[in-house]
Amino acid sequence: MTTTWWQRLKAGLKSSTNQVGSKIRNVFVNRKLDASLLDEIEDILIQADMGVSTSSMLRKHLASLKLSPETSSEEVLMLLADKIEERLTPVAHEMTFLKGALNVVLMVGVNGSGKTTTISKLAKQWKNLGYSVELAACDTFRAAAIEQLVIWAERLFIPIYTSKQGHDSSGLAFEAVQKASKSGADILLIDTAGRLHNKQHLMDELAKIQRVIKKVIPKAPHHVILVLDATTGQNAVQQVDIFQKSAQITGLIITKLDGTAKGGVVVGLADKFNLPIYGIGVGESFDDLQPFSAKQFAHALVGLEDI
Ligand SMILES: Nc1nc2c(ncn2[C@@H]2O[C@H](COP(=O)(O)OP(=O)(O)OP(=O)(O)O)[C@@H](O)[C@H]2O)c(=O)[nH]1
Ligand SMILES: [Mg+2]
Repeated sequence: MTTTWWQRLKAGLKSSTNQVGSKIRNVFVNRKLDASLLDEIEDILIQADMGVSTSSMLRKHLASLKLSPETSSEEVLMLLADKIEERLTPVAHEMTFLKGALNVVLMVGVNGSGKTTTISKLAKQWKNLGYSVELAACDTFRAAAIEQLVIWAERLFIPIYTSKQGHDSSGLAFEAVQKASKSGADILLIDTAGRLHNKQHLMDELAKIQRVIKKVIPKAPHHVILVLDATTGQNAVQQVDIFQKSAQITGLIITKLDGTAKGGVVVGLADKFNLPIYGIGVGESFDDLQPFSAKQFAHALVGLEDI
């Protein structure tokens, strides 16, 4: 039996839903809605990694509604879902591509956040949509990183540009953009090495990759996607802050929401940065990465069964 995305999302977000929806339901047991209960709801939201200001905004919103003390947990969860959806809607974008020209998509992020596997998932999905996709293995830092992408390219029958381990990654990026442009491809997905955001020389290297790409196509890279691992919780907020300084991040993809109770961080990120969220990952298979839907995410997070 094939599972729908809604079922995958709910299953993937289970720990986060327990953190938000189940805990809020629990605090309502034998209680009436009052200021102290609202305080506890705010604490639960903070513990779910939504961040202090977003949690406080949600508490203020509930307080402003002057709800009756008899208001049920389900009504409060619905009101929270609506407000979260309102905050997420402006950032829930599908990626768009130029027609009849090469679209350069650069993937960046800290070590292990999910860049390479996300590239393979996107490459497969975009190929299935009829785009001609090519890859560039610009994580030249580790031989295994090059191999990992080459294997995906072979499986998906997608052309790939590579160089030897230790080769300058911006040199390869330059060449790949030139060749992909000549080949008439629609999309070139560029993998990069994971880098700690506090290592300035690695962040400078990222800036250099972007500069050389612009030498071939001034408007490229058309998308610079920061891949964030949701299990890092509030640390993801710091990563966005720092990557934005060296790279012109145009959007986020948030992975590993299945492995964490910190899914609330997605709401905090949306609220703080207002950057498009192009996709979320709730597992390791190809179908576990999908475009971000504000309504579905909000409902799944607070544990509402239907959308
Ligand atoms: N559970 C789960 N695992 C994921 C998800 N996305 C990626 N992973 C796993 O995370 C691990 C690291 O993924 P990679 O794609 O290699 O990460 P990377 O950012 O390229 O890593 P470096 O190149 O070392 O910086 C792999 O085992 C992936 O299968 C997800 O949404 N859920
Ligand atoms: Mg990688």
